Amino acid sequence: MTASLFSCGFAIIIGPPNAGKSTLLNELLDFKLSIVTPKPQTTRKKITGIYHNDKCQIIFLDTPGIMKPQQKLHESMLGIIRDTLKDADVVIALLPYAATPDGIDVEFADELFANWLQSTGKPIIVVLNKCDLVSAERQQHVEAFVQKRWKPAKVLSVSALKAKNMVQLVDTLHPFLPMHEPLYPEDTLSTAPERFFVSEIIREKIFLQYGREVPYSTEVVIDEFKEQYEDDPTRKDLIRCSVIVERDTQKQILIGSKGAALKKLGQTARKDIEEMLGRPVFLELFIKVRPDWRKKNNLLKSFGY
Ligand SMILES: Nc1nc2c(ncn2[C@@H]2O[C@H](COP(=O)(O)OP(=O)(O)OP(=O)(O)O)[C@@H](O)[C@H]2O)c(=O)[nH]1
Ligand SMILES: [Mg+2]
Repeated sequence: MTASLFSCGFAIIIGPPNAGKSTLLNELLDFKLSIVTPKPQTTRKKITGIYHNDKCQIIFLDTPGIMKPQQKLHESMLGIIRDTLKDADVVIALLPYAATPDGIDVEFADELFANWLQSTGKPIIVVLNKCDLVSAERQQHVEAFVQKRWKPAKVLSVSALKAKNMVQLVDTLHPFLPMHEPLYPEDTLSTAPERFFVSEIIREKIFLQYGREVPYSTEVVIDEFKEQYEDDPTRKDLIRCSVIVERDTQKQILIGSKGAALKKLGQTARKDIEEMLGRPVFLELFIKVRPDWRKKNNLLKSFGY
């Protein structure tokens, strides 16, 4: 590798909730870094994932979906997107194919370009995701429509779920990255600490296991992460977490009849945490009620928003 011919830069993934932003990041990295669920508003914070090949290093920034804010929490999430946009060298505007006459949610895309992207001065690649759901003719039609209406630097159809056009996407981003030597060693996958990904895995399992407003009213805080296994393999790592909810009724739902639901949550989360860390853990979950935490600045701040 000649350092002077190497490219390295930041690519932000931005788009509506449920577009497949986190799925795309994971597929590009070939590692499940960012949590994915069928529910919108799964991702709440910026997730940094670092992609490497022999020509470039791309620091991908996965973000929360853009939506109309209904809570202080949402305003913080939108603030995270705005801050992250400033760091980007290139923007991936990820839009999913839609069952509309134009094949895309025009109203959302119009807003995305008008309110978020046009003034940034950054190159914009529109990536149309979930192409596995539509025909090749449909893809051509929508690509032409998008190019004409918003005039992005490039348009590309992909399927993050089916790993379609991932190499093409990296090749498309490459010319927009500055010539720069890698910022991170080749074995670095993310800049966030393990404990952040532990809390995300627990949040993912809550999104998957519980219905209605419970996942949206829940936050996970790691109180203690004691690494003991490396020094003494007879002692598992100890992870103590608070699962924060807004109301006592939500606490009861999380716990379930005779604690069955909480037990199941602990088991499914522990399995994935152990897989990610590559070592056994002892996971303790404590449910705490913090009334209306999503509306309170001091609590949001203490949870990292
Ligand atoms: N059919 C199809 N489904 C996809 C594709 N990419 C993602 N999905 C699904 O879309 C849903 C949402 O995916 P996520 O990756 O969580 O979407 P997101 O944009 O990160 O969502 P938020 O974090 O909530 O903003 C999941 O059920 C994915 O499996 C795709 O290419 N094709
Ligand atoms: Mg996401």
